[in-house]
Amino acid sequence: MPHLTPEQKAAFKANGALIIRNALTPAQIRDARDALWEGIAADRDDPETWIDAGPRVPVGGDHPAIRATVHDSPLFAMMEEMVGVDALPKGSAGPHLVFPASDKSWSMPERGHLDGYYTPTNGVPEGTVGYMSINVTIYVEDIDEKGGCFTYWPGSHNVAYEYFKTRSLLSVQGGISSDVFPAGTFPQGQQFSGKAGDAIFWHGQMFHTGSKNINRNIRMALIGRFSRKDANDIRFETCGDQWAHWEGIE
Ligand SMILES: O=C(O)CCC(=O)C(=O)O
Repeated sequence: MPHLTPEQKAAFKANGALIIRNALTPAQIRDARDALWEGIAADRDDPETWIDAGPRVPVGGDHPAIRATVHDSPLFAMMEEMVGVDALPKGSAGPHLVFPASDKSWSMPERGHLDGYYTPTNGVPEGTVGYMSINVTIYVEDIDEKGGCFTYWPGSHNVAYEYFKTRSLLSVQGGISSDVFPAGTFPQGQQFSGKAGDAIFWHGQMFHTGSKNINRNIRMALIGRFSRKDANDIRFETCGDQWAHWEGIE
């Protein structure tokens, strides 16, 4: 019995993103939160201590309660329904926390980036490019707008596809959008707000970014990036069909 409807897959194809509400059970949310609090340097019972706290990554994605959000929920199976059964390695999602800021000024991020590109600080080797098929951001806390929402640009995967038809994948320095979108053409982004247990799938060539949190809650998100097992064979292919390597997308 599939988890995704043809309409949901069509929405992912059109937008490069698909929101799944209530993907996690209350127990999965509770266990993941407990795991995160094992590493947070603040008092769980005193929200005042959460302001400007840390660390951004309090436990690893290999923590059993964090891994369970991907593999004991329907989320991994949903990704396989889109990309292909056994096409993805059984990776996890890493915590990316955004703590409430003491400075309450807020503005919508103006630009996003593509993941997988070298920057001087991100550990990606220079001259290489990661090639993710599908990524997922999972909330284990309620996140309202301005609360550090994952921010994305629906449809930008199509712009990236057109761009890379005639240019090398390596041509986008640091994955920044100004190389792909000419000046003045970058559209308005969208904040993914949601409840604990909600998730968003986003295409590997979706422009996205984090945002500032001026709300009370800690932005407790888990982000998983998934490359096809055969990514090394296909990443530099100039493919006439954008969805050739998506076995479940028509
Ligand atoms: O924290 C977020 O919501 C997005 C993080 C991000 O842009 C990234 O990890 O590449």
